[in-house]
This record gives sequence, structure tokens and C-alpha cells, in this order.
Amino acid sequence: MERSGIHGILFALAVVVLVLVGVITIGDRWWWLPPLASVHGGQIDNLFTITLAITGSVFVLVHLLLAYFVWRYRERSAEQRAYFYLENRPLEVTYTLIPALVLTGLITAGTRAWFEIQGPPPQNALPIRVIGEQFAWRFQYPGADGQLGRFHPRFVSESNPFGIDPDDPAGRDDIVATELHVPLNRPVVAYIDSKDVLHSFFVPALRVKQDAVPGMTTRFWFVASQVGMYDIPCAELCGQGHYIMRGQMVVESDAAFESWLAQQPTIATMLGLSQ
Ligand SMILES: [Cu+2]
Repeated sequence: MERSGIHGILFALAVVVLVLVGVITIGDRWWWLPPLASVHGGQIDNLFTITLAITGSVFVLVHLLLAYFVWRYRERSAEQRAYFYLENRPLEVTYTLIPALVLTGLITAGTRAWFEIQGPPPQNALPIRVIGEQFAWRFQYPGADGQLGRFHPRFVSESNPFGIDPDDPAGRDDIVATELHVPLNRPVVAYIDSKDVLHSFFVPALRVKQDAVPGMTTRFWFVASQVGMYDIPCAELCGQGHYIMRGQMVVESDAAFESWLAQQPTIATMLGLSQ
């Protein structure tokens, strides 16, 4: 057999192996999205699937056509000349309009989901402050008044690692924790702050990633839809210990959440203040 023939067979085999590996890992959900635990996350996953289906089919179609044209119009004789034309108006309009329409649809759907997540939370949403620091996450919950006490990095000290203003009466009854617990099926709004450098509050199970910016409070809201324990990695390279900056989010029933909350210390006890 000719050398080029062997190369052709090896190439075809490599393609078959790659396709099989792709189908087994992705088709069998071996290597796919992490578990989903939020209502908005379903919207994000749908967008992801639709985008992948559209771009994936275009990708496959274009490459099949490319392979066909390479084979169909291969050089057969020295006199053969390629057909050349400078422009083709109907073709150009078609291949500009179709992608433009598809992309506009995808971007519109994505923007709507984004504005919903970033937009005003429902009235009854439970506010939780998320505080990023080198290299951990801390969480502040409102007490009976439903209000979060003021936070500022200048209040951070050895005895006040959460940086809550000791003079803000709204903060006295606030509850602090180093693990995030959220009630199932109840809207939660996360107010995200940083004590030092840029971090990124990333909860793959919620399909949300939001920067923690020093001196600025960022926000998003969500409804946890699945009981369980989920990772909160920091998604911003924030220093030498970045790799250990990983918190936990526990989604649990209302009753379990309330009893957990009752066991956590308040700012007043932490700072030795009166309620
Ligand atoms: Cu970080």
C-alpha cells in the first residue's frame, strides 16, 4: 500500500477514536455540568444547551462540507482551473443575515436571564452578606430586624474578623458564619463584599459567578431548588493561597436552616456588646 494510503487510514482511525471519546464523555454526562441547584440555573443551562446545539451543528455541517469540497474538487489534471467570482450578493446577504438573527436571539435570551439575576430581588428575599478575604468566605445574616449591619474593611480587627460596624445598631443582632446555609425554595439575595483584594464568589451549582470588589458591594439573587452541599470556589486569582479559598453552601429545609442559624454567634456576642 502507498504511504499516503496508510496515512489516510491512520487519520480516519484517529477521527473515529476522537468522536467515540467525545460521545462517551459528553453524551454519557461523564464530564458535563456540575449538579444544578437553582431556579435561574435552569435558564442558564437551557441557554447553554441551545447555544451548543446551534454552534455544534454549524460546526459539524461546515466541516462535512469542507471535507466534501476538498474531495469533490481535488486536482485531477494540470489544465484544471478553479472557478473564481468576485462577489455574490444573495449568498453574502444570506450568510450575514442568518448568523445575525440567530446571535440576536441568543444574546436577547442571555441578556434577559442576566437582568433577572442581577435585577431587583423579590421583597421577601433573605439578605445575606458574603465577605471574601484572603483566603476564605464569611457570611453575615440579619437578626430579628431583618437588616444587615454595615460592613467596612476598616472595622476589621482580630476581634472583629467580619468587619461589621460595632456602632451600627442594625448589626448587633446579626449572625455570622463561615459556612453558607440557605433555605430551600426561598429567594436569597447575596450582597458581596471584599476585605482585601478582588475575589470572585462562584457557586457552580447556582450557575452564577460574581466578583467581590473591595470598596463596592455587588449583588445577585437566587432561589435554591435542591437540598445538598455545594462548593464555593473563589474564581479570581487572589494571592498565593487562592487554591485553598473554597467554601461550602448548604441548601436545607426552612426548619433545618432556622435551627442552624440559631446556633451561630451574633455580632454582639462576638464583640462582647449588649444586644
Ligand atoms: Cu479569592
